[in-house]
Amino acid sequence: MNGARALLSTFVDSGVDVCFANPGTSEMHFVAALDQVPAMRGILCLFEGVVTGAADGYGRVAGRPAATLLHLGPGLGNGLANLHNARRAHTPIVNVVGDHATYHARYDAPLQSDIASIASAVSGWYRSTARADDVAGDGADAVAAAMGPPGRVATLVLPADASWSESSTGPCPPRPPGRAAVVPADTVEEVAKAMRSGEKAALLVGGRAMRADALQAASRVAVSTGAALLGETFPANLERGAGIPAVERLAYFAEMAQGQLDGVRHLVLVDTASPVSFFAYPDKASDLVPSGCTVDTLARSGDDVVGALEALAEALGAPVDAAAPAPPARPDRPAGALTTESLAAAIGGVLPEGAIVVDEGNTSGLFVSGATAGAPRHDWLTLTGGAIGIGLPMATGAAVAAPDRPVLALQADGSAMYTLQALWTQAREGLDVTTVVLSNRSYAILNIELHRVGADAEGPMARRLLDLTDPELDFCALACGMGVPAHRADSAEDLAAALETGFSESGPSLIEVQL
Ligand SMILES: Cc1ncc(C[n+]2csc(CCOP(=O)(O)OP(=O)(O)O)c2C)c(N)n1
Ligand SMILES: [Mg+2]
Repeated sequence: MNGARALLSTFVDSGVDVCFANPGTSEMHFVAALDQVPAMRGILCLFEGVVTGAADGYGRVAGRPAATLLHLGPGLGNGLANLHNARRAHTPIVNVVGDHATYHARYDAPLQSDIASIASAVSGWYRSTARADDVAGDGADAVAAAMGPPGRVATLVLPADASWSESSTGPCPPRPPGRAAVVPADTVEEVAKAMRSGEKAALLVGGRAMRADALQAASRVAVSTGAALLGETFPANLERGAGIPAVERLAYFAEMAQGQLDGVRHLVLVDTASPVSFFAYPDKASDLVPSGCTVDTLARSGDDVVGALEALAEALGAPVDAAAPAPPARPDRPAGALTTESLAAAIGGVLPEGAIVVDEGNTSGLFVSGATAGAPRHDWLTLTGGAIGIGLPMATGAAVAAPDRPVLALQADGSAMYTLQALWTQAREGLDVTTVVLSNRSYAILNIELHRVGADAEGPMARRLLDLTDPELDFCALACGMGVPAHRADSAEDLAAALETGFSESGPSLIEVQL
C-alpha cells in the first residue's frame, strides 16, 4: 500500500471518516486512495473557504475532526479565514495540505509556496511528512493533536512522493485520546470564596461551558448565590431552548456589554477570555472589566469544565435542583410584512426540536435569538472569529455530522456571497439544510460602524462601498443555479410555511427574505 492509503486507513481507524476536499495534481494519489478506503467519505467543495468552514461545522457538531484536503499554499490560504474562525472555536480539524514531491521543491515550480508560514497563523499543530513510512504515524499524531483537549487545527503537509511511495508500515493504530485536566480544589475554593463575599458576582461562561450539562451546574451556582450568568458573545456551540438554563450573552457593542457588567465586583471566567471590545473605537475602552472588579478563572479550555462547575456548586452548597431551566414558549405566529421582528417570530414559531441553528444573520438576525429562547432544545453555532463567510459552509458541515437533525442557516446577504458555492455541495450531498437569506441589500453593520468609529460623514463613494444594490442579487436564481430549490417569502406567514416545508422535506432549500 502507498502512503496515501496508509494515511486514509489511519484516519478512519482514528475516527476521522469525512474529508472535505478541493484537490489538485499533488493530491491525486490521496484522491485515488479514497476508492480503496471506502469508509472515508470524500466531499467535494468548490472553494477552499467552503472546505474549511464545513470542517469547522462538522467538528463543532460531531466533537471529532473532519479532514480537509487542500492544494499547497494557495489552497490553504484560500481556506484561511474559516480556519481562523475554527481556531477561535477550538474546533478539532485535520488539514491535509498536498505539496510537491520533496525532490521537486528545489526547482521552485510555480505552485512552490511557503506552506509553513500560511499554516502557522491558524495551526496549533504542524508537521510536514518527509517519507511514506512516516505518513501513517504523522496522521495518527495529527488526529490526536486536533482532538486536544482543547480542540485545535492540526495541519499535516503531504508531499506527493510520500503519498505515492510504498509504505512499509501500513496504517498506524490510533493514539490514546487526551484527557481534560481536573481543576485543582484550591482554585475552586478561591472562586467560591469570592462568590461568598456578598458583593455582586457574575459567571462568564464560554466554549465547553455553553453545553447543557455545564449550564445546568452554572445555573445552580447563579441561582443559589444571586450571581449573574453571562455567556461569551460568539459561542462555538451553545445548547439552548426549553428545559436548558438560559444564558445571557454579552452584547457585541462594547457599551451594551459594559451595561451588562456594570456593578460586578467579582467576575468568574469559565472556558472563556476576559471580556474585551470587539474593535477599538476612539475614546472608548478596550477592556470591558469594570474598574475595581476582580477577575478569577475557574477553568480554561481543555480543563474539565463541567467537573469544575459542579465542584463549585458543591462548595457553595447549591441545592442539586437549584438550576432554572428556560420555560417552553413560542411567539405568536406573525402575519403581514416581513421585518426583522416578524421574521424572528416566524422562526421562533416553527423551529423544530433538535435543530442546529447556524447564525450568520448579522444585523437582520438580531431578534431571532430572543424569539427562539423557549423553542424546543437546539444548538446555536456562531461566528467565533469575526471572519464572515462561514454560515453556508458551516451549515453544510453540521448537516454532514448530524444527518438526522434539521439545520437552519440564518444567513446575511453580504456574508452569503463569500462562500455561496456551499449550496452546490448541499445539493450534491442531499443535506437537510434550510437557508434563510436575510437580504437587506447592504453591509448594514458597516454603515453603523462608519459612524461609531467617528469616520467623517459619508459621501457617495463611501456609501457605494457598503451597499449591495446596482445590481441587486437574486438569491433564488443563484440557489437554483446550484441545484437548491428556492422561494422568495413575501409575508411572515409565507416564511413560516416555507420554513415548515423546508424542515419536513429532505435535501436543501433556500428562502430569500427581502428586508
Ligand atoms: C473575512 C472578512 N472580510 C471582511 C469583513 C468585514 N465585514 C464585517 S461585516 C461585513 C458586511 C456584513 O454584511 P452582511 O453579511 O450583509 O450583514 P449585515 O451587516 O447586512 O447584517 C464586512 C464586509 C469581515 N468581518 N470578515
Ligand atoms: Mg446585509
